[in-house]
Amino acid sequence: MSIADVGTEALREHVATQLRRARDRSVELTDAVDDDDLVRQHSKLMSPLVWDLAHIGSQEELWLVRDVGGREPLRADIDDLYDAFQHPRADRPALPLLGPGEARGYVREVRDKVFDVLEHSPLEGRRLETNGFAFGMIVQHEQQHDETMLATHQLRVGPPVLSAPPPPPAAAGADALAGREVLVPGGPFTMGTSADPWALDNERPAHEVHVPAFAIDAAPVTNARYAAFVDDGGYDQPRWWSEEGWRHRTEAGLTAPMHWRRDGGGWTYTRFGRTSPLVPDEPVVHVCFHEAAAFARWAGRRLPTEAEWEKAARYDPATGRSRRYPWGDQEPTPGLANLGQRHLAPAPVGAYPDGVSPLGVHQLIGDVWEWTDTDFAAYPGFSAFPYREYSEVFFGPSYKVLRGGSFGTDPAACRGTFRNWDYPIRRQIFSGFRCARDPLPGEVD
Ligand code: AVJ
Ligand code: FE
Repeated sequence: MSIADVGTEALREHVATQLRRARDRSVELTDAVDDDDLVRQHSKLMSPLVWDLAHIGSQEELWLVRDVGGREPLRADIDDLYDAFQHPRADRPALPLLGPGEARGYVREVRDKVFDVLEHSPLEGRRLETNGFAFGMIVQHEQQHDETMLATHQLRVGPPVLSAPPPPPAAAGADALAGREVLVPGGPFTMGTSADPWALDNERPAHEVHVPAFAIDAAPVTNARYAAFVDDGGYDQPRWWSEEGWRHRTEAGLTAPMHWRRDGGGWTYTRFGRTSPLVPDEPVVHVCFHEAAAFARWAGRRLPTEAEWEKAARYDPATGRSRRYPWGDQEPTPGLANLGQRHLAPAPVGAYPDGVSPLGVHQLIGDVWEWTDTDFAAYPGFSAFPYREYSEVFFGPSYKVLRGGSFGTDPAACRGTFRNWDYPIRRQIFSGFRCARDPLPGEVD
């Protein structure tokens, strides 16, 4: 059942639960380190964790306290400090930011007001309030920053502070999955959504896209397959790389995925402060778009387009409908996908047989974000809502789309239509990929 059909009081309860879940995670990620660590910049690519925390509160104040609630500002004086467009990440540590105690107090105060606003919102009428959209947007915003904070944790040095149970092992018979492909028939499918109440502006509207037949990997590319590319000298041969990719590989001195280290004949991998041998059947993670594209060319393949990825994930040939998720319309559960920081690693290929798409494609949701070959762009009929700076200002050739969410993504900020984007050189995010190819002659009729 969709949140559009549950009734106002059940929706209010749902919003409250989602707000609390997001906050519990923000608190966990920020309480895990001491104050010194909270205000420090662990990488030029990231904000200090204390900036993310107060920024979460600032966005919540802007949209829920002031706009939806029509209340007086709590801290109009700090709007500018936490406006992501005013100050690049690298400059944030030098700003007169709220300290750890102040930031914690601020987000608590905002949240208290928001629960009062939630009590009084009709959750209908204005578009911002209908189906609790603004609350859903703020829940997703906090969860997105929680994933960003998790990425900061991965970049921080020092003894481990986060722990979680390991992901489930691959199911019996999953061995062949790493090399298997699925043929997706050509024809139209519905991309995007007009119906999902909490879908963000860039996922809208639903529109028909004709996608010619293609083959796609049944699972994300594993560490073992990626290591074969590295060990074959893949990083030393410009022929596998685009011109732009080769330039980046050279300037940045890339030799392997981020956090890999040579260890005799094999590799080790460092994750949240713990180093262990690379797990062969785990999806590769922390590769940039250029590395993914180079692997694909070496393997005689290519990256899927965004439309191909979404068709593989959502299209049900039996009904012609697009599903909300590969497994159907029901919300993710722990048995369907590796989401929500329950495990602090991608699961091995074959670990989620119940999450498979109707066409037989595995692990499209969760584990690792998947690079696509498509620039981030508006769908036909797009209109910015409620603000241009969420999506519209990023449309264009500078950003590539990633799909599917990672182990660090919360279910609230992940669905078959959800679109993420980043620069093609970025790899501090939990990014992996799978390959695709055109059909061979005679493979389809
Ligand atoms: C959708 C993940 C690219 O983190 O830059 C957070 C999400 N937008 N605050 C980002 C976002 C505003 C965004 N990404
Ligand atoms: Fe933000």
